[in-house]
Amino acid sequence: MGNREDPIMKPKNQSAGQAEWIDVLIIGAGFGGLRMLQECRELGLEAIILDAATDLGGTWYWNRYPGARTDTESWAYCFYFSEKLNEQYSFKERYATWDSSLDYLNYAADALDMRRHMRFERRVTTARYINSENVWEVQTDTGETYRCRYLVSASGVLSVAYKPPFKNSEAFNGKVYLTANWPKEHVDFAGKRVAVIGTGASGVQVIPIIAHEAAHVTVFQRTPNYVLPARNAPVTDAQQRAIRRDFHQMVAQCRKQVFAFPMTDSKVALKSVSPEEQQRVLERGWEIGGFQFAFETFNDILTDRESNAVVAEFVRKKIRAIVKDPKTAEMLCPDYALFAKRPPLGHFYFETFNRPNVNLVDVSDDPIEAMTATGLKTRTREFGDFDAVVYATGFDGGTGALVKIDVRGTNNQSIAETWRKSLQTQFGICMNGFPNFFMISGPQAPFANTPMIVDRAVTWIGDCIRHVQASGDTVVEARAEACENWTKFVQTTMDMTVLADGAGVNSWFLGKNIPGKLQAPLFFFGGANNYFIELEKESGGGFKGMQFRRPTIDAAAA
Ligand code: N01
Repeated sequence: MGNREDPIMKPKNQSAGQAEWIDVLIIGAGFGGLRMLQECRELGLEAIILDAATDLGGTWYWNRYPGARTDTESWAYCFYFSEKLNEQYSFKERYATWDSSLDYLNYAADALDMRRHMRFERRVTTARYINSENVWEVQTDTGETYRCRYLVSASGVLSVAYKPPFKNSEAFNGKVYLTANWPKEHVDFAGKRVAVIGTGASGVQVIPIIAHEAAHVTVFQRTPNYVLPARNAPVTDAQQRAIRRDFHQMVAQCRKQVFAFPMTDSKVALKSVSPEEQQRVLERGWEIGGFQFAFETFNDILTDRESNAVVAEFVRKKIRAIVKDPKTAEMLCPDYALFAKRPPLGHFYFETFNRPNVNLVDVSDDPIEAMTATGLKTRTREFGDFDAVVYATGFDGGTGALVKIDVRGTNNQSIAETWRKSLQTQFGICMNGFPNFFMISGPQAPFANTPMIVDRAVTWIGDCIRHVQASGDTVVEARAEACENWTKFVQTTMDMTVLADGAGVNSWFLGKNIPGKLQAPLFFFGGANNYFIELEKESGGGFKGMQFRRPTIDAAAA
């Protein structure tokens, strides 16, 4: 049996004064990192978080563009392990702004006295597993070296911004902004002529706000999106009381919902009701707003193409009704399945195109090729006279952050190289060949309400580490066969939904938005609720997909 009092025997041969020893090293101070820190406390392990930013927040530290906010209801976008923590916090709006999300994370970190375990302005550059010592050696861009028993990546699903490599990108004389790396200082667009490239969730949020301020906004759209009305509103006192009272019900509800949202999936198939009833239910969903439109209306929107087509046409009719100029309205109407790309929630997005100071340019058949001193050039046209260009062009999602770090496993193989050939994980949490390494919201985990996915993944990691400690072994890694099975399940469940159509529309869920990236499902879309069941089956069944062992002593090191 392992020593339960002192589960981690610190390596004796570390070079004194060079590497700092820590039981668990966590990369990233967002929701995932903080939740993991809490779990380490419960495990009795010493942990630290390293982060490249100057402060905590993860996504909400970097994505501080005007209009940035969650699209999960704020009261369900939280830590679930402490009712008390949330009881003392007041959620302000249905969807929290970026600074409210940051405020919540700061509040939690202070209430739980977590800050002393965080070190900022350090980017992890390499992480190498040393077989003979069963440690991870981690280096930062500040020249520090750490050694740890467990390495946990909470480096984020969307933390590496993608900026298309247009020719002459340095030529533009005006200001350049990236939504995913927005300056801390206020950006004043008053009286300015602004170009916005990209109409995904970030573009959809930033465009209406800039349009309010700027003299003129030109939106460059490659693919239109099904933007669903968010219907944001302040949280009333009565709602706040209900949020506190119903905390446990909310948590239970999220765990049962396909995307871990605080809503109840419809049990009715669109096909099973009359066309009049379909329209009535969809109208009601549209008025409620948010993802309720997709999940509380009918249960076959994501799985039945004919039902999906009815809902897609419903949204197109709404776009045509909102946008006054018929040509612009048509440009804004998507022609693919709803959910083939991730639908954003909008805050008066389509209405923005009725403003006299906003125009839309379709670059789907006439791609942007180069920047110029005053603007940009597409293949056939030139657009100039801009004071600022805003790139809302997305992320190298899912795998991007870990690929940037030189992470090397048992045979010195790198994660980047491994994932260039094939992406295989166990639950998006661990991998074969990378022992004692865990990912929070890693690739092949569900893409859903992030704090809930994080919560369940961290609980599973904690149970796995408890299992290691109890077994007396010190090395744990996913079995290759378990990873193969999970990967097949990820693909099969994806193929059962319209999300598979994302291949034809650059969906970042499939890695299609990044030139040269492996094309594979980056997420499990078989239902967050089913994912939680799978996690519980694995931990309750004694972690059959994992192998537990003693370290391999290699001859050269012995
Ligand atoms: O990125 P995106 P995002 N020329 O990849 C366009 C989460 N999020 O940052 O669709 C012209 O969706 C690209 O065009 P196309 C959320 O999960 C959440 O907006 O590839 N255009 C697209 O329009 C979301 O899904 C929240 O044809 C180019 C846009 O840039 C994810 O982050 C808020 C181009 C990129 O859209 C990513 O959203 C914000 C080029 N060369 C984000 N290259 C909330 O919680 C790219 N584009 C509410």
